[in-house]
Amino acid sequence: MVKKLSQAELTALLPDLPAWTLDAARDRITRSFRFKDFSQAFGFMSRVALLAEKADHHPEWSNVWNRVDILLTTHDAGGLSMRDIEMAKAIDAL
Ligand code: H2B
Repeated sequence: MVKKLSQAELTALLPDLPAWTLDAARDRITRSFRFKDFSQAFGFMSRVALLAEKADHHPEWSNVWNRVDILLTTHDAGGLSMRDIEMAKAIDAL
């Protein structure tokens, strides 16, 4: 079981992820990406997929042509955990 982050922990950690939006009511973070075209968007998704498999932590996401919408939450924790924070940072670094 993965530990769910407390409100105080989130308050301390989220300033490191300014591009992400907290949906506090549903305990998840989201970010939208836009690319030049579908090829760029799908290339990005491939890189995220490799990160996700390596970390055994997978995004909920959707793609429409050049747009990729990513939602991070930890199903095993019933909310946000350090795994989401680490995945968001790794995605930002791509
Ligand atoms: N991804 C996310 N986002 N949350 C999880 O709880 C989770 C996961 N659990 N990827 C992993 C896979 C688990 O189901 C496997 C069995 O390790």
